[in-house]
Amino acid sequence: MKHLKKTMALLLVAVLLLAGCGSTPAQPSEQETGGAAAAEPEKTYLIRAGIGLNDQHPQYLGLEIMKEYIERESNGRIEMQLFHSSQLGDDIQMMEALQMGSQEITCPSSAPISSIDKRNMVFDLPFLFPSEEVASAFLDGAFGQELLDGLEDHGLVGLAYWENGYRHLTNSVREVRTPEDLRGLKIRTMENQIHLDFFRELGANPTPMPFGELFTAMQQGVVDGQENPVSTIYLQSFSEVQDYTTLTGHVYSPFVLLMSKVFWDELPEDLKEIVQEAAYVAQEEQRRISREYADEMVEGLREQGMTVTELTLEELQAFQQVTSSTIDKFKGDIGADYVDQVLEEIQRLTNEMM
Ligand code: KDG
Repeated sequence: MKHLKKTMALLLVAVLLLAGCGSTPAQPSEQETGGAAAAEPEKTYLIRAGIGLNDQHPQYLGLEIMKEYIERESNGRIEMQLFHSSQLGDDIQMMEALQMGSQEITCPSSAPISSIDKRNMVFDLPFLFPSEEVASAFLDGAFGQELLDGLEDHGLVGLAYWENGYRHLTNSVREVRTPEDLRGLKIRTMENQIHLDFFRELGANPTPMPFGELFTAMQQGVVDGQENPVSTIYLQSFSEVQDYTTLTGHVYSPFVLLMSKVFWDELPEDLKEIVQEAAYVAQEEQRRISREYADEMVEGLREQGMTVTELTLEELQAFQQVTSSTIDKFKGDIGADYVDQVLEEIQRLTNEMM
């Protein structure tokens, strides 16, 4: 039955994809024009936005805000269709679809984007941002913008940074308070070298995997655990297959809202402005909801039956110590000067804001 539902859902998506194409001129019939030569019909556009998370997640709520804004402000010249739960593919497949022009928007975590531009790996360095506010100030400043601009050469337009949040560890085997507790646990990571190295350093056995495969992998014991923000752990019902959450907050993960450059180049200037503005309007609300959920849902995880472990400062420092070599190890790969500049900027913002 479950299988049948999934097949039906996939068929529906395939039909929708076949029905839609990036831009579709609205064609009035001859009857409508009375057979006479009519004024040039206004061109209409279709944006298909796909994400890996489900329709309860703040990321999807952000897309709903964006859709509402775009459809209203464009007076119906743009229609936006939303797809969640990897219905259009995983993060890497959707980024490729954007590059080819067969999908218009996706919103991956920054981690898989490092396969396109290595500088994005700075976000994967453990314990980098001391607060969400500092992270936002960095992302919305010159450094963040430079990274978004760099994506244009790769067929992607970076519209804005939304928030995924601080990532925490879950597993189905035992409570984790120290790196030793992690020893031998099979942990799913995002598809990114730093995340793999980080968990190897901690003594775990990491496996990279797209988000869409994660729940089944945990259910079938292919992996023992994973790491994601609290809202994702709660809203994706990971408590059904995981017993323990440890609030490690080891990485702050931004979402990068991406648009296909093929599509962007076709859009008239006034519609480009509306899309860009919508990305910012939604960003503000999306971040607000994300932070609210991150706080509220810790208790929610307990209510779902999970053991939630808050680490003492000493316990947290033990994780930081084991992973402190990561920055040195990957500096060369990312660009040593660039990493230094980023660290300096984060320090500057921290002094200013905290
Ligand atoms: O919609 C975004 C997801 O596909 C993914 O990026 C979420 O953080 C994530 C993960 O763990 O893969």
